[in-house]
Amino acid sequence: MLSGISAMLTGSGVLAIFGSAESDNIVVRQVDNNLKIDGLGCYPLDKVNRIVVNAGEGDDVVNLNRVSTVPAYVFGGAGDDVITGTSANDYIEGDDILDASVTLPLTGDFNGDHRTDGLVLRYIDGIGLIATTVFSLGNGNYAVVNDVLGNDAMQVFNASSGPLVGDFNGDGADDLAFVAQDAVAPGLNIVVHFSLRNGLWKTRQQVETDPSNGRGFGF
Ligand SMILES: [Ca+2]
Ligand SMILES: [Ca+2]
Ligand SMILES: [Ca+2]
Ligand SMILES: [Ca+2]
Repeated sequence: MLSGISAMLTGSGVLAIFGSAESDNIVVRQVDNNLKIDGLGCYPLDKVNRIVVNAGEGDDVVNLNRVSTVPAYVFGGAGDDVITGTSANDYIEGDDILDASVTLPLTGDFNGDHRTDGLVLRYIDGIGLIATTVFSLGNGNYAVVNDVLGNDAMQVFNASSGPLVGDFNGDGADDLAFVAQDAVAPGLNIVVHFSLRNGLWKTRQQVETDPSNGRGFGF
């Protein structure tokens, strides 16, 4: 059977593994100085600070129990999944969670394909903000991808009047920004999560003490 899984290592050290809409077998092993994904290849251990798995639809098996030092965030997606975590601190969700009572729903085109997508943000104690992007496939179906925005993002999230959605770097995909009065310095605490178009986000934060410098959200 052909493997439908794919992986990418982002510049911020996230090893993201994506399952297909079918049943996938996702196995990661820590071998010497590498993380080896069965059927896909190796990634240097010192370049990875966390693993994010989105197994997607289907009855998936995710086995990370041969990983000892890298924490993982595993989202099983729909289906009857079997998930085994690493020896580090993991966060695991066995299904798609879109509970409206704990989410903040947003819309935008987060992959730049001109179809409106959904996004919900949830705060999980000790984990931070989980961003669940619901990509519209244009035929009534959708694909769900999760990422973790972290605790730093949460501090600004709490203090701000709400997330702003817009394409702040002009690459055609909508991004997220939070702006709050900085707690310490006289200025604005700005956090921008740039969409990587696949449900992952690249976070930049700055405290802006001189709004007149005109750098804006695309810094
Ligand atoms: Ca799957
Ligand atoms: Ca699944
Ligand atoms: Ca879209
Ligand atoms: Ca953008």
